[in-house]
Amino acid sequence: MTPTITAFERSPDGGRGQARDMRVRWALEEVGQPYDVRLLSLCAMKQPAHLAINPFGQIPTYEEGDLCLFESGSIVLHIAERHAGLLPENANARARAITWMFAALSTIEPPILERETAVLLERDAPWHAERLPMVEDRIRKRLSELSRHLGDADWLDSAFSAGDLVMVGVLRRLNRSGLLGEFPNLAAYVARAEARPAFRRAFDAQLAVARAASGG
Ligand code: GTB
Repeated sequence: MTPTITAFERSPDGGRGQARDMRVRWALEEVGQPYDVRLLSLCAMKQPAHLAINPFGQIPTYEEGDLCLFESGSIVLHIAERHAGLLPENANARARAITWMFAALSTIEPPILERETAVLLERDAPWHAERLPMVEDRIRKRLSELSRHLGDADWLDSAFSAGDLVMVGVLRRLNRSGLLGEFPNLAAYVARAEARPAFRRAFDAQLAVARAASGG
């Protein structure tokens, strides 16, 4: 059965792979599973039909028969568990790959989201100039720990896994911050993942939506 995911009708980033449906598209591309996309306006996301699938009124969601999922991490895990290619066969290696998914979402992403909030919503606050460097230092601390773990390896735990996919999805949120460039092995890690054909296909599909929406 072909799953249906939801995505922004008009993504604020112009389809540059920042909205979280990118992680889901990328996972589906990695495992070779075709999918349909239902595009939603911000208004449609808050209507009962979508709230019945995601109580928080957000994208992405995933529908497959009578299964409806939300939360990009949970969706990627579901895809990785149902198809070969994103989780190792060995039970311990599999558990470690899932641990990296959680590390990405629970340890690395929160300070990155704090920075986005500071930059997008708190710029005019009198304390913004003092707060931003503190938030960025919290990100640096996590990046430096991650960088030390990665060392000169290609991926977080030997072969590419769903853990890398989610981690790179999170790190890419720093694209315009300059912070990733302070850690050359992490910048190279993200570039290595972005060079994967499945990433390119997912990125191009998201970009095509934005181009169609803007009439170009
Ligand atoms: N924890 C949830 C998950 O991982 O699935 C978070 C989902 C989420 O934040 N969804 C956002 C959303 O639906 C889109 S991805 N927002 C609309 C709303 O809440 O009303 C976050 C996002 C959006 C846009 C950019 N961008 O343009 O750069 C980046 C990230």
